[in-house]
Amino acid sequence: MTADAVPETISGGHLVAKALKAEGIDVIFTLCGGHIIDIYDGCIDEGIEVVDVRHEQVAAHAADGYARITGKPGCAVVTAGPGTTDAVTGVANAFRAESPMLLIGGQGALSQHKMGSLQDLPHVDMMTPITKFAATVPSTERVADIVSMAFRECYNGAPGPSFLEIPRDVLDAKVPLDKARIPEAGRYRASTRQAGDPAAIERLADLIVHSEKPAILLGSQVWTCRATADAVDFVRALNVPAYMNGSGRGTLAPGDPHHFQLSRRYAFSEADLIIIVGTPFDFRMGYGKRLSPSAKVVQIDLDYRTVGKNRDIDLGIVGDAGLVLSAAAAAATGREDNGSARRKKWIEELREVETKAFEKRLPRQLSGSQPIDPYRLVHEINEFLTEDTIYIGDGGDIVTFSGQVVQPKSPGHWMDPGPLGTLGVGVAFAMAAKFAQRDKEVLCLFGDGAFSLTGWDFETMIRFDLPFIGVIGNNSSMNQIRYGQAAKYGEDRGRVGNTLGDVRYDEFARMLGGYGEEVRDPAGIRPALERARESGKPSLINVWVDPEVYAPGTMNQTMYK
Ligand SMILES: Cc1ncc(C[n+]2csc(CCOP(=O)(O)OP(=O)(O)O)c2C)c(N)n1
Ligand SMILES: [Mg+2]
Repeated sequence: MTADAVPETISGGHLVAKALKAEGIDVIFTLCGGHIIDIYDGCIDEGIEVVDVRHEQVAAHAADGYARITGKPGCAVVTAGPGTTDAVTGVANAFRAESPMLLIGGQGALSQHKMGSLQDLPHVDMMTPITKFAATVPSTERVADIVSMAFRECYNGAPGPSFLEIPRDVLDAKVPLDKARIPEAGRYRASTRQAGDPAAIERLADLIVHSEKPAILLGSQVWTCRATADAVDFVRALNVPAYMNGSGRGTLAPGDPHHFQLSRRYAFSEADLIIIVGTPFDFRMGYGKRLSPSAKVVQIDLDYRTVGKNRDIDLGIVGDAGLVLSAAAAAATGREDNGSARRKKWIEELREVETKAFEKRLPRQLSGSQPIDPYRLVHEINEFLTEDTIYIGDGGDIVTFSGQVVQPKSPGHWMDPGPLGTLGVGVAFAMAAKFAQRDKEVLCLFGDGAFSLTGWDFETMIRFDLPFIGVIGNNSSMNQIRYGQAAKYGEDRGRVGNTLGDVRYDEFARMLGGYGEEVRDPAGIRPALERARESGKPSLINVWVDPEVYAPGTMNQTMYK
């Protein structure tokens, strides 16, 4: 360098963009603020799309959704103070759903630390309990380094979110390029795939080979680990009936001889071996209390802390769902007799229970009554889904109905908030799905209450031309809560704080430039869905459903007992 040459410099925002690029991120979800604009400027140079939404909660949910669909981490960028507090719910949802995403929040300048600068708040303290890693970036030279560190932390054990705040002066300052540490793509993270203790794998093979009545539950980590093929091979080779939950839904296609759904309670009370893969013993599993006391219970999970939590187990394995299942299948197949033929009767028994449950419900699914039976609506949606439709559920009772009836046709095509039960994920997940996989069809079923929380981002779907099929199961109520109120306090006191207006969400869609129509006759559901599909626009089909019926899952919730 000659004496008067100026060294090349780079700003904090451009360093953020370089670190995002190294993770393969091609889109950030954001709502603007003066604290973060240098990141946008960096994104232009790195070819990262900046998607501006109408509420920071949506930005965070979209980053969560993007991570789930792509297998890459998602990223949301929000301003300091209210921008960051608005995003808290999205981060919390990702935390409970084990979704790897980075939230970057602005912060007042370090030079004004604790002086009362605009939008100053203790973000790191607020985010610490709901993230795997939360930190302040202390200097411009360290920006890319700490961003890559935050991503690494997202993948420690079961994945989850990280948070970074970047003070404005740190973000805006320029430093000599050669003083900044910029981790290189593919060179700062190890593989997180663990195959499990070989002795435990042998033990699992022993248990399967000798089991007459096994059942396996394929949870969300089966998708997180992209273990679909290994899980399918496992159940086929060993003839094990499979149940699926969360993002694990769709691992087996409906109609597959090992795909079971409605007989789960029966299977878990009659089985002699229950294998739980990648899902905790939380409220969705009755904290593990509903399993047959005489069954051997095996739990496989990415997170050591989850295995054996809330109930004792006979065998625990920490590892990647795909590697563990394929190793166990190989070990069992190596035995003289893997026992699969002996399980034929058990499979038939469960199929019978399954068929009976299905037939019992079928008349409700085909009901022609008006107002529309929610079972009919979710039945029509299930029939309408293709192998390339990503299904999203965002609501209370109406989504509980869909959980029993809607079966995604492909792996990774089911999205729900996860164990935080957050209403308002729908539009954000639809947005994420379209950015992650433009060629996929997206159908989102909303409760009217759920849609109202974040529905303004329908406008973002229009602005970015992201066609999707929105269906509102409209009962003018927060029905899932209403059920419990009526049950506990009586019908006459059951209408407090849960009544919504008769809102024409189809008109809302049209006002913003989308497609919309309302449906009152059940025979009109299918044609309306078809027209929404044909419109090629973001759409809302407002389906008036009967507010006086509740899903069995709602009525069985223990909190109402
Ligand atoms: C953000 C958030 N707020 C409140 C709740 C509590 N909650 C659970 S179900 C429900 C009712 C939802 O109403 P809607 O979406 O219209 O579905 P419906 O039960 O009427 O079918 C509410 C308020 C929640 N889960 N998430
Ligand atoms: Mg409702």
